[in-house]
Amino acid sequence: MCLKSLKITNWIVFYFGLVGLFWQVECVDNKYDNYTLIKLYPNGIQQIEALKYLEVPEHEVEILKKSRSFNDSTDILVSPNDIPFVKQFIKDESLIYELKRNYGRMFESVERTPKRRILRGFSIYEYHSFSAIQEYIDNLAKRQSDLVKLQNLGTSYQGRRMKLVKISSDHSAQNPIIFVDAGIHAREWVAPAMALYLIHRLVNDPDARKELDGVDWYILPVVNPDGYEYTRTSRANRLWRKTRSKNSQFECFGVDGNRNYGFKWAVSGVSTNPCDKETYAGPKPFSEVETQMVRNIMMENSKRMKLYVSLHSYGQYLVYPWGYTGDFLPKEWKRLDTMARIVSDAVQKAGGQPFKVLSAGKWYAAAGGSDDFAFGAVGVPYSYTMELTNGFEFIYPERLLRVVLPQYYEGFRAFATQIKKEFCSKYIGHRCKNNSPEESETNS
Ligand code: 0X9
Ligand code: ZN
Repeated sequence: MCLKSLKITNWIVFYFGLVGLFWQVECVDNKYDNYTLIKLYPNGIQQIEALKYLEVPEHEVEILKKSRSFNDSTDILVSPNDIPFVKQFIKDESLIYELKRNYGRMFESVERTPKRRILRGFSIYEYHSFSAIQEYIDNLAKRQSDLVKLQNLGTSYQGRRMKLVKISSDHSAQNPIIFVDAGIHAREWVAPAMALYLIHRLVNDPDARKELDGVDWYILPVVNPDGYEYTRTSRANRLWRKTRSKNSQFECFGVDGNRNYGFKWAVSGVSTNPCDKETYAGPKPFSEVETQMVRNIMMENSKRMKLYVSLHSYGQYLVYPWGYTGDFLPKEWKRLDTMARIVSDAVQKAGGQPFKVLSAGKWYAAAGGSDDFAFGAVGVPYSYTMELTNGFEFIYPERLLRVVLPQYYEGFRAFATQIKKEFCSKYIGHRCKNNSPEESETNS
């Protein structure tokens, strides 16, 4: 047996009624097997500032999440070689910390094993392959063709067909649009799972008719399907974040999609090194076909789009523009903040954890995010990045999806209620009469 790790792929073969099950075993070298996850708890501004020292490129310290508040952790993955350096740093700065050794060995390979859906059906509380997600969406659009329409967006860098899911109780009503995307970061699996759950509830739950009256939902469940599938292929790649496009000059792959949007592109919090593991902003704004698709959805629907939410993980943050700077806020920050707190309260009321609500840039400044582009370039009045879950880092256990997804759904119901209140003050039957901001302002 392979000493390092085991990858098991099961194949089901149907042949003249004979069902055979083949197991393919191969060794997968996971570089994170011997890495240590360290959670650092800063006790004040000085320690938060000191943590920046860990970002120096000469060390193999991968920052998974940055801390903003004092009861929140900065989480880092440290190679065996760099443990002495980090230990010394922790000692010098008198930091409180927790650690998990052999982090890569903890990845649950079972969550990447293809599901035998033919036999068991599709569970909304499981992680699925991109093709299974597409199949689910296609079936939904066939079964509920009045409610669900699919718009072909083209193909990802590696040729995966991408479709925007449009859910509306009246596709001709020109309602205000709530646009939700997920999975721009490949490893953040809980985000596509949430987007899919949102689609499922809006379509299948009879009570969701309220959420559909007067607003249209546009949902793109996996913005970065190539990266997503890459994280599913082996334990070694489970923590991949970027797209999978090949750099023209170097033997390096991928761009951080959430640094690639063309608003204040690359002014802060990005890497200009194409071989950088995490935050390479790309050779130019919108270099990635996947971010171009999201941009086009926003631009083509700019008048009607009133809310944009980009689903990510993790940390239980709900952040709003600006993301490119923490030095100042947009003049509309109060209404962005108020809306976010209403959503956080709704999630908490449903038994979930409240969100940490603030501007993205005050958490940490990073330019080229989709939230800033929607707000600053397209003029979407409400724009957020929602960081789902806390604990378990990017490897959120599948068994807990049935607990958290319904809680977050309550947040989306609250979003819809607020959007309707502000942009849809009059109804004709199920139709929202006033869609344009000018009209809704005079009516509110
Ligand atoms: O850094 C990011 O792209 C997001 N966090 S994540 O851990 N999911 O990678 C936060 C983005 C917040 N928005 C902007 N900085 N514009
Ligand atoms: Zn993310």
